[in-house]
Amino acid sequence: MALPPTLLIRTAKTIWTTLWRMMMSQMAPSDRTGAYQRPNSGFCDRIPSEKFPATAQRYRLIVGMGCPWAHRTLIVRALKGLDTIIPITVVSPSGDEGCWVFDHPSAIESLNCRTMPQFYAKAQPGYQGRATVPVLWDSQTNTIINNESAEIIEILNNAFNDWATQPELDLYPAKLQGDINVWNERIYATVNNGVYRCGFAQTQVAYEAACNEVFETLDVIDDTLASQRYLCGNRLTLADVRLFTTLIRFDVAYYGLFKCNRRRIADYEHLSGYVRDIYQLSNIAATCDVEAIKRDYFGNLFPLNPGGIIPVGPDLVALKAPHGREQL
Ligand SMILES: N[C@@H](CCC(=O)N[C@@H](CS)C(=O)NCC(=O)O)C(=O)O
Repeated sequence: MALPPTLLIRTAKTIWTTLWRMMMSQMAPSDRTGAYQRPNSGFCDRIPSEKFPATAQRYRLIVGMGCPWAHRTLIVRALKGLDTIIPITVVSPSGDEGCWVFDHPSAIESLNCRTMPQFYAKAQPGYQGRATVPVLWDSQTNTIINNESAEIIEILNNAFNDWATQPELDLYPAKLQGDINVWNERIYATVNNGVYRCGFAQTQVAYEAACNEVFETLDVIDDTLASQRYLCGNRLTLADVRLFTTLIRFDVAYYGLFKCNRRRIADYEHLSGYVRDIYQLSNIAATCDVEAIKRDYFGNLFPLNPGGIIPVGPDLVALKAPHGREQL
């Protein structure tokens, strides 16, 4: 005999909301209002430094293809032409284990790690924080140099110019640093992390506040991009790299899964062309693995998509369409 519908619904709701809250608080720590609080990164050494001199093929990046923060590092590595200087190791999320696991453990064979938490523990015995990507790794001393994408991309921009195929490309030029920093601060809080504040909100109030901020900033950016090609004028900077990795995931994942659904990026006149422009810069498309983005977000964030169904769309052929922004 089936349970009466009211009893079934009530029981399922009570069990599911209790479990949902428990899982959300593990996955996405929040404050008293239910707003998501992103933990700090932890490893903040730099290259070059006394401990870590700039050298070719000593350092390695550990990345996940779905991750927007790791994607920043892949883009700067591609733009600067550091592919042979800084090798990468790719990790994939394991929904069941709730952490990143190595695709090819042989790349870090000597460490004998299968998962990112094991890897962090090797680098720093007793490590208790989040085992996040990206990681900038020193294969000589077996240590994590830095695990904050915002800092890693500055290192990649500056430290390896003796070997880079594009040494003259400066994505963080001194004369634009003031502007870049202002954009970075706003875009990090309201867009890069803003979309997570929507998706990981545990109350309606926290979700709505975050969602409003996402679209307020996107509106401002769209206006800015009406008259200039990039955020700080006519040259690409780290501010654009940092924005792009969120925008390329927006219609694919954040619009549906994180409920950032007031508008799609495709609906913005200037932002949509801007995404196409950056996507079509040389070597960038190869860093954008849309299937991995879908799989990682929809397949692994269990509390947000318990059925695990991965959407078919959206159709992204438009990314290859002309953008006409060279004229700006
Ligand atoms: N502040 C870090 C954030 C990195 C981050 O949150 N990465 C996510 C993947 S998108 C992660 O590895 N999460 C694993 C976890 O929190 O356990 C950065 O920008 O590098």
